Amino acid sequence: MSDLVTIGETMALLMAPDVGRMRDMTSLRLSAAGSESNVAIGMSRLGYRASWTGRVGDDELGEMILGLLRREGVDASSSVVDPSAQTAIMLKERRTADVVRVTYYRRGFAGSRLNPEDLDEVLIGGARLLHLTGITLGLSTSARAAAFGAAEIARSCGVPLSFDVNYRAALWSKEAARADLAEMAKLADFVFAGEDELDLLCDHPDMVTGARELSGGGAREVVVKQGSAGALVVVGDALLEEPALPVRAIDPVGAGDAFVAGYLAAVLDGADTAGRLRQGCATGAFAVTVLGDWEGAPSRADLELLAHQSGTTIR
Ligand code: KDG
Repeated sequence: MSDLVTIGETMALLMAPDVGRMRDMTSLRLSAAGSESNVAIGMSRLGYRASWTGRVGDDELGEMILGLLRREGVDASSSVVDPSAQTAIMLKERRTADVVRVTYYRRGFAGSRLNPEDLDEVLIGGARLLHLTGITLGLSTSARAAAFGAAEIARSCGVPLSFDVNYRAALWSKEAARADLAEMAKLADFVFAGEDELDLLCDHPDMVTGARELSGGGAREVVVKQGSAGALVVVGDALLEEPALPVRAIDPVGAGDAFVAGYLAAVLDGADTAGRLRQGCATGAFAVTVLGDWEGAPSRADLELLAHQSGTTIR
């Protein structure tokens, strides 16, 4: 059984090690990237059993991804090695020290061939949380069906659903995405959205009003991730805000997933809403300090380092 189950596409990631144009790079760093597996790794590092279901190609990059997930303690045994499609690739370049550009080679690749047949109903039904993202909804018709199928299994088994909007303009237009994102958000117990994504789910221009509308005044927790400005959560009539931790940011990609992992781990820890926000901001802060989409995700011991003043050396 797993504490957290997630499904989605994980790609091979080719990262430029330095700032500049990708065309000028003479070497690239190889890793993996996938919002859902980033969350699974984050949860695993915080001591929870996490599993990821997805499709990779029957190729070296697919083996690299599965090996990496195994090493990080993520159960990928329900995943599929697809002999008919290659593993997708994501390029990440830091065009300036503060602007990251991502290029996908993924349409029609193995991850987008995820389909409802790939779902492990027993795994999902026995989990403490199911986590989905809007990326999977935009990947392909079959991946969208898998996401809604997983949500239906979770709801029928009483498994709480976490949904991160994760709008990716390279996959689909806002007009095409709006209905599916809003439909999945309505099914979720925990909704995560960037402040620039709320307009995809509700009509209110104001962030807090929009989050309150989404929360519907019920138990649903609506978390708005604001990057270096921190995060807020609306649950019922309550509104809580948490500033971001002051860290030196190297790579912001993946920070939102690390935040989600910290927040969901705090949910399973039994923390209150303020504690969930605090832990989410802490894990998100760690994530931006190193190059890579999941490499900076902290362990419990790492989180304790935050108690030390800046500039402390522990010997
Ligand atoms: O949140 C980071 C992810 O977006 C990245 O790791 C890869 O899943 C990915 C995507 O679609 O960009």
